[in-house]
Amino acid sequence: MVTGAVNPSAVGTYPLLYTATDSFGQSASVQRTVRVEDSQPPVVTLLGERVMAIRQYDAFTDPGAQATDICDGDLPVTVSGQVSTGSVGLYRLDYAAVDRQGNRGAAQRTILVNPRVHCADTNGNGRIDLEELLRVIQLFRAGQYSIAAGAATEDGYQPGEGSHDGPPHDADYAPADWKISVMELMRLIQLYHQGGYVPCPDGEDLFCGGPR
Ligand SMILES: [Ca+2]
Ligand SMILES: [Ca+2]
Repeated sequence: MVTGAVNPSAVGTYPLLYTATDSFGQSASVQRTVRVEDSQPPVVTLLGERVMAIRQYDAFTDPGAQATDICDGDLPVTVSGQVSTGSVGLYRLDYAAVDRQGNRGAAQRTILVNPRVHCADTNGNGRIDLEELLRVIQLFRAGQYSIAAGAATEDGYQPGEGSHDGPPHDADYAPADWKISVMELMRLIQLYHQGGYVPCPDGEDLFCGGPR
């Protein structure tokens, strides 16, 4: 006869008592101790993409992560590392969770901060050239613009109605409403006249005029 029971899903020490009794009513017993341990680290699952790409000065919000442990259930996740959105480069965030037995689970996310090239600057030379300005004037004159499917155009946009499934044009910033206003067009003309632009956090459109 066995007295006691082991719960394999709960960490702990379980005594089991084995007793035998003979036909004269005399009994003897022996005890066994079973220890249930947790040797499995928590599983840390990223929310959002494992590799994320943003442009310089874009706001970055960490989607976070969650951790589950086979014994301890949901656990808090600590994050280390940071993303400096002002500096182009590769960043890593480390997520970790530790269960009550000290087993550690971890996950990583990579964030790529890309250079901020103005959408109008389709040849990427750091200047708004005349033909690039004319292109935005075309979007302005259409009254509205949209995303061109399958990057069918050089800047990925098209005049007129259509999909808004993507980031709006950089020239469309105050507000970003899929319409280029006169004010917004004036701003681009200003950048055109300044002969160049650089990304800058203080610029109304996150750009400042001037040579690179
Ligand atoms: Ca250009
Ligand atoms: Ca606008």
